[in-house]
Amino acid sequence: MPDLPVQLNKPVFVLYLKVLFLMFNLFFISKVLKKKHLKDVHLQQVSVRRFASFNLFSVDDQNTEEETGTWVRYKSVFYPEYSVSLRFHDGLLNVKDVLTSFDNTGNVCLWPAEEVLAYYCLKHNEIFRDLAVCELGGGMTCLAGLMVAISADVKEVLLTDGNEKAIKNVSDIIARNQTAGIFKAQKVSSCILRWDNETDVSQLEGHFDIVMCADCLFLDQYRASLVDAIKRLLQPSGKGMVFAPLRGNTLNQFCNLAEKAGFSIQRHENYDEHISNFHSKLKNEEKDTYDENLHYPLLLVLTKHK
Ligand SMILES: C[S@@+](CC[C@H](N)C(=O)[O-])C[C@H]1O[C@@H](n2cnc3c(N)ncnc32)[C@H](O)[C@@H]1O
Ligand SMILES: *[C@@H]1O[C@H](CO)[C@@H](O)[C@H](O)[C@H]1NC(C)=O
Ligand SMILES: CC(=O)N[C@H]1CO[C@H](CO)[C@@H](O)[C@@H]1O
Ligand SMILES: CC(=O)N[C@H]1CO[C@H](CO)[C@@H](O)[C@@H]1O
Repeated sequence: MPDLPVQLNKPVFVLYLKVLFLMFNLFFISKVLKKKHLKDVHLQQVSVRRFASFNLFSVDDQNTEEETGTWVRYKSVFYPEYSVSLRFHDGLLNVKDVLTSFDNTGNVCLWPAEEVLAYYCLKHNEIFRDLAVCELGGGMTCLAGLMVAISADVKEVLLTDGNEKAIKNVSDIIARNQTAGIFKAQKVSSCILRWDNETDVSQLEGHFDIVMCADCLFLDQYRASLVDAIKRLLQPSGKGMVFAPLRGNTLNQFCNLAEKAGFSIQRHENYDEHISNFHSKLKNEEKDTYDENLHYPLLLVLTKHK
């Protein structure tokens, strides 16, 4: 008689296993579909970052989801005393939105060049002492400009992009982090600044000691106005600090235009031991995803001719 319950339960158990198996499959399929969707979205973007990052910042979720996105904390791996709260998109990007609104590349994600620029600014934060600094095309985070603002004894930091949505988010980031002691900068602000907008540029003419940008050289139609904007925003002894990957011939084209505009350019391929080492490692070990042409940022330092 003690056999009976077992026999009775056997088909139930089999059914249970079947359900479990089915659920596992469903879970797996949904994962694959999600991945596939992501891949499709990426395929449609103009320029896609498949290689993740140089691991210069750690990211942790702050569990504060809002309609507009999730707040995450970006912390420097090498200088962990510096971190900042950023807001990211929730879920997948709307491809139509990405392709139709004014250049949306900065809204897609953080590009390696921005990450490297941000790290470089932290590492050399003493160069910003008492200066007025402007970031151009900083995208939805302006991470590098934020790092200057929290780590350097800088006079003023202005975070800019041509995309109004990006700047809306950047101003939220500033507001959220404008608690006592977070920003060392005497003044931190953000505004829409289009390199090709005469009003935007002339309002700030000659105002900055350092103008910096990351991965902004590949936009053919705006390259000349970027050169012009950097030149006009800088005071006579100011410096441009530009990080960007080669991206075909686009970096060279930028250099040619900048030289024609009267800049002297120093071009650095090895500007940091850690990044150089990591670059070599990626070249050897991540051949499938790491593409030097798209991912390894060079450093250009621009000075005006006297
Ligand atoms: C590839 S993204 C780089 C964003 C960010 N620096 C990064 O590396 O993550 C280029 C940025 O330049 C901005 N941009 C493009 N054309 C511009 C223009 N004419 N004036 C101002 N910003 C512009 C875009 O909105 C975008 O945020
Ligand atoms: C330039 O930007 C200003 C605001 O700063 C705007 O009112 C004006 O319409 C823009 N001009 C062009 C040509 O886009
Ligand atoms: C890229 C990004 O986070 N964009 C958001 C900026 O903020 C607006 C609203 O404030 C959102 O609608 C965007 O999705
Ligand atoms: C560096 C940083 O993230 N500072 C603050 C940003 O704002 C939030 C909310 O006010 C704080 O919790 C962070 O400490």
